[in-house]
Amino acid sequence: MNQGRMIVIDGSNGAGKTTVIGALRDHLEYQRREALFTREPGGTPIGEKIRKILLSTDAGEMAPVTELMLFAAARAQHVREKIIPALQAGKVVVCDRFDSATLSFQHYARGLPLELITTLNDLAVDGLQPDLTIVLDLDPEVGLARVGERGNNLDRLEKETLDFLHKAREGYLAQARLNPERFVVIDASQPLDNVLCEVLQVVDHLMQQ
Ligand code: T5A
Repeated sequence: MNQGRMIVIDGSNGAGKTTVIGALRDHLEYQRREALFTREPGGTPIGEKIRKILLSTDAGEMAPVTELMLFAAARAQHVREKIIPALQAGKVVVCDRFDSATLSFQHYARGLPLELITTLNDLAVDGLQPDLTIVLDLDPEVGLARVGERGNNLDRLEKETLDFLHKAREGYLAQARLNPERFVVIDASQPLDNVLCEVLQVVDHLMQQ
């Protein structure tokens, strides 16, 4: 049986995840690899409903622990309903954000205790660990400007202070330093073609292992 692989594309807001994932879709299709493209929060009917709650700006204040549990609940459903079955079928799973986002945003930026995050993440992922996490690293001010130019309204987390978004960015870089065998940081301030070229190289390297 083919071995499934899980690749996470994560990083700063507006760094280009959606754009990169589109190119990765074409690349894997060209290589005739069966792949599942999915996202967090979301990826399942339950997860997409939770996503609306998490990202909407009209629901009033959300307690940090509520936010954490909603991200974890969406992930628990996503892992069991979509990701594990796809990996068992030998597919490449490409996920837009995963548990690395919870560590960056809810621990490094929001300040929730690491043990709490780890306990909930462990429960949600059920022993699953991505084979590769690509962090698209970008100054949040540049990322927000890109999102603005694209014409989208900012979501609840993008409306956090710049200090919060800077701490989340630092959280990704810290995770990458701690897990160099699994994390690759790509400078997302480069021209798009360079970013795509680096991403495809890293993915091809994983596929050859
Ligand atoms: N979150 C998520 C948590 O707090 N905890 C968690 O556990 C999880 C899972 C989710 C939010 O939830 C938080 C993190 C987030 O705040 P999201 O939709 O995943 O939201 O995240 P966003 O980063 O907000 O996603 P965006 O869709 O806004 O940004 P992308 O996908 O990173 O960027 P993209 O590809 O749409 O590009 C933005 C614009 O930049 C251009 C593109 O053409 C586009 O117009 N662009 C470039 N321009 C110049 N040079 C480049 N290299 C470019 N690359 C792209």
